[in-house]
Amino acid sequence: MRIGMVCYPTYGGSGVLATELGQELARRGHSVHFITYAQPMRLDRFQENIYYHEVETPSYPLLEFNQYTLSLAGKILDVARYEQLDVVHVHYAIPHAISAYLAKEISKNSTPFKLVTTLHGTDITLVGLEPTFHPLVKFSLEKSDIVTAVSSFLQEKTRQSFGEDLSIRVIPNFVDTSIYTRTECPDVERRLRNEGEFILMHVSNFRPVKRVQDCIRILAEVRQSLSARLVFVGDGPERSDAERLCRELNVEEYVTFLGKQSALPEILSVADVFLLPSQQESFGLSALEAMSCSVPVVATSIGGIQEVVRHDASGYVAELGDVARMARYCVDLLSNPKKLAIFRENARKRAVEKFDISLIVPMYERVYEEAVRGE
Ligand code: GMT
Repeated sequence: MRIGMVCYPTYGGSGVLATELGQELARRGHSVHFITYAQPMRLDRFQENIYYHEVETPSYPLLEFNQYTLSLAGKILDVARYEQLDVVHVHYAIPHAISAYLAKEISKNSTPFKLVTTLHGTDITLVGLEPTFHPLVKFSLEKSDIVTAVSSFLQEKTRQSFGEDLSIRVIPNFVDTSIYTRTECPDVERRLRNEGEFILMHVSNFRPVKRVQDCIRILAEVRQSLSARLVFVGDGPERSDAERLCRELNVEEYVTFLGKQSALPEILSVADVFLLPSQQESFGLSALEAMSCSVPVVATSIGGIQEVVRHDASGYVAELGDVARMARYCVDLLSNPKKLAIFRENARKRAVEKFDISLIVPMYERVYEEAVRGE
C-alpha cells in the first residue's frame, strides 16, 4: 500500500509513534511517505520504501502568521497525486486532520485517498477543547474514514467531548521490544552512576503537563532514606525552572540533565525506576519504553497510564501531586531487591506480551485495508 504519514517531527510521543510505525510498515513492504515540516527525529538513517516530503511555508509581508495548515494541505494534495497514495494517516488531529480533509476533498474526483486519524492526547483533552478549535476537530473526526485512539481512556474522552456516537477504535501504542531491551552499558553506567547510587529517570519534552518539578521533589524525599540520583532526558520549556528547583532543594549535584538523546535503550538500561508524575497522559509511551527495558514505573494514576502500568506489579501509581507517596513507592522498591527484580520482570513481560510492535502494527494494516475497501 502507498501510505502518507503526517506527524509532528519533534521530540514527542505522537511523532515517535508515527515514525516507528512508518518504518515498520516500510519493512513490511509498504511505501511510506512522511509529510511534515522537518525530518522526524527518529528517521535518522536510510531505509528502503521510506520517503520524506518537507512542507514549506511561503512567506509574504501580508502573511504575518505562518500558514502551516494550508501549506500542509497543499503538500498532502501534491504527494497524494504524484505518489498515488491509498491512505493518508495523520497523527494528532490539530491541524493535521483538517489539512488532510481539505486535500481529500480537493482531490476526491481525480486521485481519491482514505483518511485515517489517530488521536494521541492533548489534541482531544486540551488543545482540541479550545472553543475556536472544537468544531474543527469535531468536523475532522466525523469526516475521517477511520479514527483511532491510543487508549480506552482517550476513546472515552473523545466521545464525551466530541460526540457519543463517534466510531473510534483503540489501537494502543507499541514498542520494539527487540531494540528496547536491557543491555549491559558500562560506559553509560560509568558516566551516570556514582558508587552505590540508585538511578531514578525521567524522559519527556519538559512541557508543563509532565510536572518535571515533581520528579525533583521525589528525588529529594527519596534521598532522605537512600542514596539516589535523578537523570533527566529531554528538553523543553520547564527545564530552567527545574534547574532552579534543584538548587532551591539543594539536590543539584544529584540531578543530571542529559538534554535530548537518541540512545534511549542504552540510557534506560541503567535506570532503576522510571518516574512519570504527569498531570495528563493519554497513554505514556515513555513509560512503555522504560518497561520494555525492564524498568518499573512510578507514575500518577491519571489518563491512560493504568492501561500501561499495572499498579503493584510493573510499577506503582499515586494521586496527581502526591510526591510523598511516589517517593515512598520508590524507596520501597529500591530497598527490596527481590521485589525490584520481580517488578522488573513483570514490566518487561507486559511490554513484550501486550505492546510489542509485532502485535500492534498489523492492527493498523487492517485499518488501512478496511478504509480502502470502504467498509
Ligand atoms: O498530546 C500530546 O500532548 C502530544 C503527544 C506527543 O506528541 O507527545 O503526546 C501524547 O501522545 C503520546 C503518544 O501517543 C502519548 O504516549 C502521551 O501520553 C500523550 N500525551 C498526553 O496525553 C499529555
